Amino acid sequence: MADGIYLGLDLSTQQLKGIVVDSRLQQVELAKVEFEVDLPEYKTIKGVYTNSATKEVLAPVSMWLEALDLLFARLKKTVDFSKLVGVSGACQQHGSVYWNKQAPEALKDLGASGPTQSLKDQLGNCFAWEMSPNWQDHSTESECKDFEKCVGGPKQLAGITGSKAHHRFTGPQILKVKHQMPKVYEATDRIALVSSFLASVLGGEYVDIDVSDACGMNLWDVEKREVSAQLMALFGDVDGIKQRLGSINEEGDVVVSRVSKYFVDKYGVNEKCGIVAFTGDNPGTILSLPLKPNDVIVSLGTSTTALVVTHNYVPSPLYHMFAHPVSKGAYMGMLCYCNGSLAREKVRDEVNGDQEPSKSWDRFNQIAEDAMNAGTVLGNKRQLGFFFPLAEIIPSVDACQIRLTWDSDLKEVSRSDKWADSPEADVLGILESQALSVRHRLTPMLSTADGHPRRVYFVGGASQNEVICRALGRVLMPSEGAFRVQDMNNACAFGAAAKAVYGSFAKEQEGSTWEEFLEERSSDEKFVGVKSGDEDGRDLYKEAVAVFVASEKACFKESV
Ligand code: XUL
Repeated sequence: MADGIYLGLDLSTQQLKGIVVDSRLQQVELAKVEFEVDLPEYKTIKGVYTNSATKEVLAPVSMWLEALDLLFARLKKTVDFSKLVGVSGACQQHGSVYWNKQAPEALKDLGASGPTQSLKDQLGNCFAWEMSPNWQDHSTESECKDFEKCVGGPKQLAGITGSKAHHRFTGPQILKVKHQMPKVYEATDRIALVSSFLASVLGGEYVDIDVSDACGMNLWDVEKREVSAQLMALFGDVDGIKQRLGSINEEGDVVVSRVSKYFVDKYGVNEKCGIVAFTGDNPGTILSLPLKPNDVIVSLGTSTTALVVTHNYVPSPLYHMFAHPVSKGAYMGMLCYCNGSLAREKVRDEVNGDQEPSKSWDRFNQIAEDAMNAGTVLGNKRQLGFFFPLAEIIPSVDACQIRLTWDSDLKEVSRSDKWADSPEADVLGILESQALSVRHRLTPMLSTADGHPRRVYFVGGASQNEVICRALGRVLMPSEGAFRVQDMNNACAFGAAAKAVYGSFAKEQEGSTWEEFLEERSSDEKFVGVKSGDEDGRDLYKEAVAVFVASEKACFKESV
């Protein structure tokens, strides 16, 4: 319906957010429930319970039920839910919910006992385990080993499932439940991801796991498009695990259920309102911008994350590949670095010394600008540094700081604590090495003629800094420009809202592809162009990639 409204939900670690938009994706309302603040009786800290001895990080599932009621009550104050046409969601990845055998009936009966009953009243006893392991959980070391051993190693597991084994991934988490809590596993009727759990509550029936989110489980064979039989064998009873997982839904942009009577009676939601497949928060983020294949989002937060839309399945143990949440045959590549802003801030503080008020980027930026204006690349001396104040994921190494200089033909390398013109050289050094790592890993995923991304969108805290973006863009060299994106705080919820509009209305009514749909509705006002750094369009860093690769090889065993 052109005059209908649509809801996008983002169930993340610390809050549940809901954004209501119209069919043109204009925001109508935004509300949120913060778990620590609004539901203090659960006594979570930042939404979770952490046990440092066991390395477990868990969230109480009932808290999410209460949060959903609270969010609808808050939205209802200003939103006319009788116009609600579709709902979708983007939820924290990897978390699992263990429904028990009472769940299917209770979900079906939601609302039957009248609107005074809450979701928690009706579903609170429908879980074989009242907790959901959170993505910050690290308690599955032994199961991760089982997963990798089962298929021949991390590389093989990444080849099949898009990622090597990770503590947080749902497959190892479920196997741990089976090993350590056999009664819970036995009592489990259905295992949901956080996304399919929330969709099931709204729909009043089990909703299948979404294919893109399924790639965060270490169980889905991405290319064969089936749950891996080899990996399911780890659970002993293959039929048992198969049944508990249910089917995987490969249609991300369709209505998978209708809203339950509970929401109709209690909040006045239109009874025809469709539930469009829910997905994970990272897949949700790529739905928030009009990305085309070979476009990249670089998130410059405490950590650095790069998300790319691609048609090339190039898995590696160093990063993740997911099925695209909407476009069939496309993938989302995800690079997650530990070191981002903190590492840059350390260099900023070094160059500030006593001269600048602390936390000012003026001097750092000035040094970077001067170096760029002078056309400096790798200090003009084949200098490269690794600035990892925290243990790094890409490559997988302990905290370290290494500066090196190569002779001209990459045969001899010398290491030094400081370059001669340090600490200034560290400014371009850290920006170059961070960007070269992203470039090196992205290149095989791209299908452009020149091997460069099409567009790069910078988001997150440090995207406010134009000079940093320019220095990174100068290495990545997108052929159609780099942009800083304003207002990405609600990206996941917005991506989900866009999927709700597309899946429950626009796809059929307008006959457009996902890309056309989003492009037609997005305004360029959100995007601030970043200068390329070399206005003649020369690829200043072509050779530097070889220096980067040689440097990683020389320093770290595990680099690829
Ligand atoms: C991704 C991951 C996190 C969570 C955050 O693999 O673990 O980004 O999805 O909610």
